[in-house]
Amino acid sequence: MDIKERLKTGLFYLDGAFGSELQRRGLKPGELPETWNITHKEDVTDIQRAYYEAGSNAVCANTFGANSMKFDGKNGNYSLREIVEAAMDCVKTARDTAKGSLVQEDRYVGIDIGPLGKLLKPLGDMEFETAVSLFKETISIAAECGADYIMVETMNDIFESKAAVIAAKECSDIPVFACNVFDESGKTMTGSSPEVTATVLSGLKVNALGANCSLGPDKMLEVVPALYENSDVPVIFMPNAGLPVTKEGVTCYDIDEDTFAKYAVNAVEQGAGILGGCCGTTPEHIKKMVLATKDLKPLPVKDTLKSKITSGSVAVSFGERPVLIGERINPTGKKKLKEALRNSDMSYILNEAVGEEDAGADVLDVNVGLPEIDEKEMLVRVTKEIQAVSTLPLQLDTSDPSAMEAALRIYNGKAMINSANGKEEVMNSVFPLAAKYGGLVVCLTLDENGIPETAIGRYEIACRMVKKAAEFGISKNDLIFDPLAMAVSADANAARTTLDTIKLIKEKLGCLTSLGVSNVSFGLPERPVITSIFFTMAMEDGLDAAIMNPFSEPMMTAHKSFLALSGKDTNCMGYIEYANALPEKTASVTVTKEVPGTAAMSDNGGSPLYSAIVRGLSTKAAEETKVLLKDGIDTMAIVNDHIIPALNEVGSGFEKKTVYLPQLLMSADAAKAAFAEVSAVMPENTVKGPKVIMATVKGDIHDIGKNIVVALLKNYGFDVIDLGKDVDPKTVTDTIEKFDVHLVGLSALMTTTVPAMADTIKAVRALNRDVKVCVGGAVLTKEYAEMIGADKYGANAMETVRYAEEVLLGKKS
Ligand code: B12
Repeated sequence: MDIKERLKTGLFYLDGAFGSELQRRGLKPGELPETWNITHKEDVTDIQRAYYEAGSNAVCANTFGANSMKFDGKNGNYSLREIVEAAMDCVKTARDTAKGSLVQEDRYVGIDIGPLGKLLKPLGDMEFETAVSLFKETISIAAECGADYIMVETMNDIFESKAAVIAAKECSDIPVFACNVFDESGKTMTGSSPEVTATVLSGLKVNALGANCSLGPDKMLEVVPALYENSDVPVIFMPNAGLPVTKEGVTCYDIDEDTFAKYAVNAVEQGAGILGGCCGTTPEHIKKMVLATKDLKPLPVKDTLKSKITSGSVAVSFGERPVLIGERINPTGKKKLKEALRNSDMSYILNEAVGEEDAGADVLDVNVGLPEIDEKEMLVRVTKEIQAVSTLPLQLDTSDPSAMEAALRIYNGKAMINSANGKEEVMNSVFPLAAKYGGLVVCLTLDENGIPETAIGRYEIACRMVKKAAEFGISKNDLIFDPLAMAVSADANAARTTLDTIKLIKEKLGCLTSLGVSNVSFGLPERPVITSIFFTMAMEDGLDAAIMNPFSEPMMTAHKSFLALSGKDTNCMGYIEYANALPEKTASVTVTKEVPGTAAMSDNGGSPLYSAIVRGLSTKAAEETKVLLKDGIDTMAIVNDHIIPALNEVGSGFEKKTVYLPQLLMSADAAKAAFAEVSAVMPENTVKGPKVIMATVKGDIHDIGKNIVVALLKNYGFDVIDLGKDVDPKTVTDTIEKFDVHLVGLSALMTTTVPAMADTIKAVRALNRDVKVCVGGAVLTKEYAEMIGADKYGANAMETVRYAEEVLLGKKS
């Protein structure tokens, strides 16, 4: 039976762990497991056969890490083709030779696709398209070898999952299963909740989605309901056998087969339809799981999903209360934005984005269309940059299908697509994009004959669009209709017609509506006043979303008041909070809009530089640093009173799980940009004093603090040899010997890397030379520094300078 058909017939079983099984059979640390497809064919096939014999419907080839970065076919290394072909051979042999009472009649072979081991931009260095190409190489070979499904698994970042799914779709028509890893916080490492993950992957039309690896089955159960609620495909439940524990020097896992099977039963009750096991599970776990669940019926897979869009970390639902779509990033009628686009002034655009977010927008419209710029390139760039600083989902707004496709491709999440309309040509170019990448399509009620004058005429276009979208497999919940607001100054019935269309579309078609509300007041005085009343009327008629100016007080007041008056704001809490903050709110909006020119501390406890770092705005951070310097603020005061406190705030947010790695990275970049301005004005000391080595220890890549120490030492005339970050002890000792250095400064920021600092000190001592070691970094204390044998603990950069003066120049501190 075709695997897609088989998925509809009931529970489906995958395999269990592979790596831990290979280790049991002698795979050595550091050895690439995929090479065993060639060197230990029998072992690999045996393990896979055991899974089929335990009752697995589908087993994966041993290709988790098979990509051309690892297998390049050069210098005696295997080629990717050799590895994948051998892997597929093993699993097919296992499929064909499995015997026993539990062996399933229909058995499938999969290709296993794990993460590439490198983070995608902006988190890491890898381009999204590079990841897509790498995945394609592996998948195309597996497709040639007859894989029945593609198992994308153990992904920590849904953006990488997206790259793998797109690769799969573009080079084969094999069904795709996609699993992510969720940690204790119930989210992926990059901050995607199960709701966001399932919404994005359902939009990408995978054939099954779920969770694997992560923690034990007990913890993983917590994410199953949200995955089920937001998926229109079966949910995969593939946990580890608990957590690893060491018993007499051997690593084992703490959940036994029977307990594992009980959790599988719970998982099915909560919505899982596909079961398997990850690290530490064995054929015995799978067998017990199959026996315990084989008579269960999975919950029905949802045929329609609620209308939602997402960024990488935030989901916005439509239909519950009117969603606010910020309109500020659209050059129409905006001189400054046009200028910013012409000059590629990202700082201006990003300021608008975070300003709109602060002002209460739920979604940001992004339109960068100007005749004199390359819209495709700019839309991609602006989308990437905004996604790096704002967590809000975006509405990609362009009439150029190639620009739309390019932006949808690199968009992290499920976007709003603005827009399609009833013209055949437009539907034929926009709907395929929504079908491929997922998205909520804004559908304008106009067609080849223009905008109908009557509500019924616009409604009829909407009906045609629903039908046409269905031909592309797009559900009506992924459409949102814009019945077009026209200027009431030109046509007295304009507003009424639009409002009537909203009602018709809502009541008769059961679809969502959205409106660019401000057009209605075109040509009239005091536009915000009349626009906000129209907005209120439209909300009363059922409007689900508005493209509006979140900096407009009348518009925001209309929204908050409507929510309170229509019973969508329990105890009027939202209204009260809004009203109480009104004067301050207006003030803060002014601050975000104004060109930075003041170093004054704002009310929220941080200076503009502080907020720029917290928000991860590099260009702004650099600008604000220049302002502070121009105001005569001392360089070290900028570091100590602005840069470090901002990083501390982000760090504590990270600890509390309110800030995720992407934001941490952006803030680190912003801090570096600020510090670059500071160090540029620190006077160059031309006198070359004694040499000092500085390094962040092995395994630690935090170097902002170390760089500050380096800059200050240089400033005081020391000849600093900066070895950088992630430095192993040998590099330090070699450098000491090579340059006859008498002082080494070591930095470590994590509890896990402090032992590397101890190792480095040991290695320095083993040289038996006259070398002092000074250590620092946020996790260290004076006591700990003494314990690991350091000569000095420096709490800040200045203490390092004083110590260097003491030991190298004989100055008394
Ligand atoms: C920025 C940052 C990052 C950036 C680093 C960018 C870079 N190029 O440095 C990025 C995003 C890459 C990052 C990654 C990670 N980070 Co981080 N990060 C931070 C953060 C927010 C700020 C660190 C910082 O730069 N502070 C400002 C500088 C100026 O302070 P400082 O380094 O302490 O330096 C001063 C003094 O200590 C002293 N000093 C420093 N070095 C030296 C050396 C000598 C010789 C002397 C005398 C003095 C001295 O002088 C400096 C100036 O006054 C901290 C939280 C925090 N508040 O510390 C977390 C933090 C350090 N990170 C943390 C973690 C867990 C990680 C990751 C593992 C996250 C992940 N899941 O991937 C990775 C680790 C990667 C790795 N292998 O190293 C944890 C560590 C927890 C722990 N106790 O072990 C922290 C504490 C956050 C948290 N609360 O959870 N991180």
